[in-house]
Amino acid sequence: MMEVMTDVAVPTYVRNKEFKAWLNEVVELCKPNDVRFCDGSQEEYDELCELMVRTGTFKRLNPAKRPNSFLAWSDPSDVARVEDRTFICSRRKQDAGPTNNWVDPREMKQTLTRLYDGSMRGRTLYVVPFSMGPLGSPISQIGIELTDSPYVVVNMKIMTRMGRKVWDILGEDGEFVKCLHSLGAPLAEGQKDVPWPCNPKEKYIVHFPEERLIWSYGSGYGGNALLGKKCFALRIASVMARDEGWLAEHMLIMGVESPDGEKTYVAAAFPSACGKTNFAMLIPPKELSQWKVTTIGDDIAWIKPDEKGELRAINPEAGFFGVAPGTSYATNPNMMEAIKSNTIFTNVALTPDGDVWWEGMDGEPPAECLDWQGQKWTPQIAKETGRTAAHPNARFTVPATQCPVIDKDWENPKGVPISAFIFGGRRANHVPLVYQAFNWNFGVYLAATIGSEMTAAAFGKIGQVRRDPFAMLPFCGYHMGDYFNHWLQIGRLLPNPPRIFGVNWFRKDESGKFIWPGYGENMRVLKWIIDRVRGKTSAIESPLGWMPRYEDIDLRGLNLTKDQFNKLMEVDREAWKQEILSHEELFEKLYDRLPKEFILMRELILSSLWRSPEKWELIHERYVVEAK
Ligand code: TSX
Ligand code: MN
Repeated sequence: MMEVMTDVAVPTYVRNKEFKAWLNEVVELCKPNDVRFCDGSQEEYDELCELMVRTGTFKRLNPAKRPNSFLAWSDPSDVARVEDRTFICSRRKQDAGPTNNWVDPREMKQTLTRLYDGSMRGRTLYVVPFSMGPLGSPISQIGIELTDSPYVVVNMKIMTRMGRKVWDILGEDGEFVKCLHSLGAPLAEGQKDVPWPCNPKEKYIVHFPEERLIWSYGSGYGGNALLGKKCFALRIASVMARDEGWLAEHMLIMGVESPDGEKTYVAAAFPSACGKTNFAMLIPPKELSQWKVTTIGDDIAWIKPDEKGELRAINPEAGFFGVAPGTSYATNPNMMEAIKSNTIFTNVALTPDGDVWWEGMDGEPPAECLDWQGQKWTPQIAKETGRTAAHPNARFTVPATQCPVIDKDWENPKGVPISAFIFGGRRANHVPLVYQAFNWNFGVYLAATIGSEMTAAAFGKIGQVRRDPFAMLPFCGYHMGDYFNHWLQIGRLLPNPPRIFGVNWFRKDESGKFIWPGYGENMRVLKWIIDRVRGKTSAIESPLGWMPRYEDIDLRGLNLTKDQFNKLMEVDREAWKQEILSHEELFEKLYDRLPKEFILMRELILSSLWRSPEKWELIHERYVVEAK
């Protein structure tokens, strides 16, 4: 028997045929009470925030302290991305590669279709049209998210260019990425909603790369639900970029202006918990106050060669979705200024005066507050139970325009020209403060082997190195071996590819203390990098690449002795033999698609280690003498 279907009423400005067909399918399957087309206006944002204040999802913060700002506390089962529930459902398993979860797309669709059936009952389906990147930029892409979460809508308003204008770009036949999101928490007739609806039992974050399609179910949090971010701008976009000859990267983009007013743009990738956002809006120390750092983006970069073969980068996002704990005037004053108003906070603590607090904020902790689960929290309770007031993955969502150092070209549709890539890791031992790859291929090897030592037991053994190639391991929508090959291929196409650097702010001395002061002082390293790019400073050869001598880095005003500098730069020969061998661990997994260049790169490093004396200081002194 044929069911009678009535098409959803669609505004006249919505003309895209594929969209209309898809919307009808989704409405028929998910069975929402209502469909609402979002226009991206301030009125709509305010109205949805008010709605969520009434339903208990949001608390309005004290307008005298945090104007136009809200606080949400999530369900304790829904606090972070769920990597073990994240799937790349390419047609062929080999194309997802061994580092992604894979299920046959037909099977996954069956599973999820059963879950989506009626999953929006009692809720409104919001249609959220958005552009990743400035509207109309040749590097930008369009997406449409269908979601039953108003929390997602208001966050998407901050994080993307969302609203009416997108339909004009789409026209009748324009292409877009389909993003379907359901909380998986239908409401029966008369059932009272909870403040943070989600499905505590089942969560799926699923990508169908060939179809440019994302299906997310069961979570309302961050990257699981704001589908423009990790799902689209990294996992799906990385596949588009591979197919079309560009790069979708987990990178910040910053502008660096020298005292002569010369502007250089760099992009940088760091694994989590390395302070990427802090670096993106660094404030130079007083000795280098003539230098200016501006921010284009703090998380994702889309990078395309232009007609001259120069790489041009845009930030596909329009806001920052940053980790709150650890953010302070000491670590990131620009971000503290940005989040003074118009900000959505999730899973931070609420103070008695209606403001927010988290661990690592400046000054004393509040005598008392409500923690992210609404429980009374005091420093004493924390001492006794170890409970934190804010969840460690608590977030703020804030428009990028509120960053005091946002770059004047951050919305330039052409993007900004990238002169250098920086890859960082968090390594207590062996990895120098800064080193420049000998060439593009060497840099790709460097980037493929970055990693972090675990500082929290939550992620494996403390002290163990976790490789996170290009900081992309959780975010690449295809085989990681193919990804490395794609980077090598881009290098072959560029007449003058950007220089590639490695950095490590986290090297420790014998007593376990950080040797490098980090934070704003990183400007000294950045200056050397820029000077290298511009051919303005010298370097000496090490087995890992070109390195600064003590006198090549501007260390004025820092109490860093030559001994300490040498410790920061030392390349321990035995340790690096081990290090090179340990690269195998990741590589053997990817063996069948690993670039053969990588075999050559490691042989090249190994073959250079012989001439590195036991103590790097010796080679340093030798080159100092030779250079004079
Ligand atoms: O974000 C960091 N950056 C980059 C800043 C531009 N962090 C924070 C940790 C990751 C979230 C850092 N932590 C950095 C860093 O460069 N360096 C360190 C390590 C460090 C911590 C404290 C001190 C020095 C180094 N010194 C004192 O506390 C006095
Ligand atoms: Mn990120």
